Amino acid sequence: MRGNMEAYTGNQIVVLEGLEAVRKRPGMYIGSTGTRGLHHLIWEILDNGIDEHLAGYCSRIELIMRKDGGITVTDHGRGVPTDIHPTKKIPTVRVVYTILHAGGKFGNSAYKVSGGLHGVGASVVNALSSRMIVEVRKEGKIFRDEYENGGRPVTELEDGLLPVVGKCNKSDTGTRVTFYPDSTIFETVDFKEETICKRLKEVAYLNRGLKLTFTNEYTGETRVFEETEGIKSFVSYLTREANKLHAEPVYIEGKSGDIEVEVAFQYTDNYSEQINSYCNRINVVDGGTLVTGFKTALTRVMNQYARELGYLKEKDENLDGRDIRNGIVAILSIKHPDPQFEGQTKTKLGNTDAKTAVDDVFSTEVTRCLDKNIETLKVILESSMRSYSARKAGDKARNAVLKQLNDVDTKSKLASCSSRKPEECEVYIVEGDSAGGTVKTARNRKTQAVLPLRGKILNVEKATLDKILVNNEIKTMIASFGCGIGDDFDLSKLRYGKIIILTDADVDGAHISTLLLTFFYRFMPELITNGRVYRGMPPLYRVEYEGSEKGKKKKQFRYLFDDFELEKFRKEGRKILALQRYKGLGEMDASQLWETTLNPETRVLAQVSLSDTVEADEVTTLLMSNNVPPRRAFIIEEAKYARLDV
Ligand code: 1YM
Repeated sequence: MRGNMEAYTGNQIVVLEGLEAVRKRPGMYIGSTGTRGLHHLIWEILDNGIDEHLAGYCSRIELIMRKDGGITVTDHGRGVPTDIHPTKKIPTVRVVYTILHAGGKFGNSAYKVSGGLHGVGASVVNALSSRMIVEVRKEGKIFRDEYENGGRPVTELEDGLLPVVGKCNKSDTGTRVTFYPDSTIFETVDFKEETICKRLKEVAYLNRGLKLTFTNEYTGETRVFEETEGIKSFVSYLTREANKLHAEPVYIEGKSGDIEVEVAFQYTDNYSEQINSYCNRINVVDGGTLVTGFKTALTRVMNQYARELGYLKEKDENLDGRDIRNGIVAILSIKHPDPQFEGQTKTKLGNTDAKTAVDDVFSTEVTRCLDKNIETLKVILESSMRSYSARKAGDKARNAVLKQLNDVDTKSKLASCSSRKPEECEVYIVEGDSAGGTVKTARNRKTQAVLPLRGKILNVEKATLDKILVNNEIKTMIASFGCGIGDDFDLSKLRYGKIIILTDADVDGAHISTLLLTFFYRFMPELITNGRVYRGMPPLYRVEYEGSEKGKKKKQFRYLFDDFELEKFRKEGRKILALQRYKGLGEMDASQLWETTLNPETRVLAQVSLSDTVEADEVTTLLMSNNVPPRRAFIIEEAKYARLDV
């Protein structure tokens, strides 16, 4: 036993160093210490339960948002192994929860959730928690392990094993994890029911046959998420506000080799395509081989049909993939035994066999399905033909506009910067002429350009390309960026390293910001995926308070960015001498604006990312629908979210 104890002590030091690294740089492991990072803790634990479902051992997971601030996740799978780990000489549970990256290495289930930020493991959650309790039910016994202060075990082992704290039925197996996020690490430790439930809903859609229960102990309410029709219902959900061209989503499934493929799609009357893809339930934001396989197969099959049914004559050229996908909302979900995630953010699938598998399954099955659904087939082909004609008209308009772009009088609107080095240049897109004027005075003329926008920009979701391209605000943006749009887009020609959206911190500002993002997302998505778009974060308050310097009282001031920070400041108990609330950018003078919003040393910027395509597309479906109440609710929520998560 002594030998074991020594090994144990030795290991513990290494372990704590590992977890300490997580505490020092939490952002590297969970993205941020804002509300998004906070919720990431839940996804990590939940993923382990979902893995157990994917491996075929678990059909129920329960989540509780506890009154004491903790989160409890319970699954009914096999239970994490409790035996002594062969090399670490401590219970395997403790290895999983205290050694960095242990989770992924041990698992031998066929379809592990791993990629992006997922699967970095339960130990990361432990490292960022002030307390964590793990209970495993296995072989009729209940084992328990507890940790404090970022993963320090407090449970004494008995002969190297975890203590048994109770008995249960032999058939009653599973894992229960309760954790309390460390409030000294996170900016906020308030979990949001809506954020959690949105994820649970997505998980339910992607895992047919898994029942998820959410309980909020504050309200006493319980919600159940179970989608017996899986991704087919997911598509119905995403198109709930849209005008649908056929009644039911088309659903297809099949297997090619050891890769399982599932596709559901629905055509709407929107002028855009939305394809959300998942590999092993991970949202592959940048698509990759599985999406290519889907697009290739869809284009080929539809062109064949178009010829067979006489939509295309022999001499006609093939329909373009873009025309065929116009208005489509699709979910693509595959299970792959060895996914390779590529790209800087590991959000693109690289396996070439995934392309072949999707092409294979999709073309065979969709033909089988559409042969029996001629009505649906006809609507799709008619939509493709309409899009084809509209695109030809749009191409003409676009070419005309692109030709004229050089003549667009950007001078009157754009205040350009003197430097010609894109990497040091920034353009501020500012709401309103008056704020634009102040920004022009306050900025660094060498590197900061200003583009004031008058009024609201066009809602690109509801307009055809020829309409979009005659809109003045949009023309000015395209001309000033210099990198073209759509298929002609060329990031290397972009004149600015950073595009910074600067709007007031109110509902209108958030709306304008969303319209701009929608435009970028639809016509220059590379701007967003390459992290070139930012939101400026002007402060909401300037507070003057009584501070002290060298023991003497001294009037000082500070900028606060939102109500959350104001509340925190008030709790610090300093004497507030004056509090100014900025209603808009226009209320700041040039020097205040420079200090808070323009000066790269002191300003706060939030990079706009596309970490979640469902969310991104929700922005467009919700905001752009004509349904007013959800629109307002969403804008405010979005603005708050962005602010908290810098
Ligand atoms: C609420 C969180 O972690 N469930 C869970 C985790 C594991 C297993 C079962 C499991 C996996 C395997 C074998 C395997 C994990 N085990 C490990 C490790 N729920 C939760 N349920 N037996 C049980 O993958 O082979 C890591 S996670 F490494 F110990 F096997």
